[in-house]
Amino acid sequence: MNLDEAFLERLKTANSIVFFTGAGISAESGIPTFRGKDGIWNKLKPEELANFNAFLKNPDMVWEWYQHRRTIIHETGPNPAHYAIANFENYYDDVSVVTQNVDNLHGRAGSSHIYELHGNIERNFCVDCKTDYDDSKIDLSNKQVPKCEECGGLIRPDVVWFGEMLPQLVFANAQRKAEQSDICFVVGTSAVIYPAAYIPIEAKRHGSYLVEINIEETEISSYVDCSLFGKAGEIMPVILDQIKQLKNY
Ligand code: BV8
Ligand code: ZN
Repeated sequence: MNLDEAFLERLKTANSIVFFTGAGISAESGIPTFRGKDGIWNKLKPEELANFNAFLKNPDMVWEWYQHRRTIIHETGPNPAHYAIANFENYYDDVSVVTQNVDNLHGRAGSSHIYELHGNIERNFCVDCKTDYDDSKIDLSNKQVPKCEECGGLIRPDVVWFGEMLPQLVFANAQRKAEQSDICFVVGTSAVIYPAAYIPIEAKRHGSYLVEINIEETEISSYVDCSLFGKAGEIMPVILDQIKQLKNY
């Protein structure tokens, strides 16, 4: 894969790097995406599952969907794309991962600075008294939504559903990192979910070099400086190898 001269120049001179990632980066770990051809949304609509009213209307169904996804996540692990991103920290002083994913694979791959815009499926809390219930306290085989030991309230996953606000401080810090970045990689996202999708837009507006890595064109393809079409698990390690050569490691 031949990288653009401009991109190679940026890789040589960059100091701060941001990775904006979506479900596509976890696809090679066997976690289904939302909107791709095997996407889970194709069978189920977001409004039916990833929103608070759907949860109140049918808590067991929504809980079971998250249990199913948790099981897949527990049975898999990070793929070469996650590990390559974590490895960037050996070559650049300031590397941030701004992810829409709730699967914690960036954390398990060893990335140090992660901004989880949509929460984390391994955390849960009581909708009434907000008591935390992390995964270790949840019986994964239990299909019924668990009840809070403190107050009997319903326990929900600590993820941002449609119509819910993103964690304000996380979003503000992620936006600041994007604005200050020299390169913003947009990896495995259809870039249609807002306000998360503003992140690469703000990065570019502040002079960051936008590099998209995806298996197909997306809403943001016409806006980026460089598109690399292919699987993230194959492309990210190649970029890392080029960096090692550029920096004579
Ligand atoms: C909010 C968490 C309001 C749970 C998810 C403008 C501004 C603000 C809001 C809106 C707005 N316009 C519309 C809205 C409302 C809404 C929205 O964005 N709607 C969309 C449908 C238009 N936004 C919201 O509701 C947000 N909340 O705004 O609240 C508010 C404001 C103030 C006060 C109160 C309330 C909340 C949105 C968050 C919803 N939560 N998930 C869970 O995961 O279960 S969304 C879901 O979509 C996931 O988080 C996912 O990460 C995210 C984005 O999807 P992608 O990650 O991009 O995944 P997708 O499948 O789409 O794409 C995968 C890509 O990978 C594809 O391009 C594919 O080609 C590629 N790929 C596949 N394999 C590979 C690959 N690439 C590389 N390698 C491969 N191997
Ligand atoms: Zn409670």
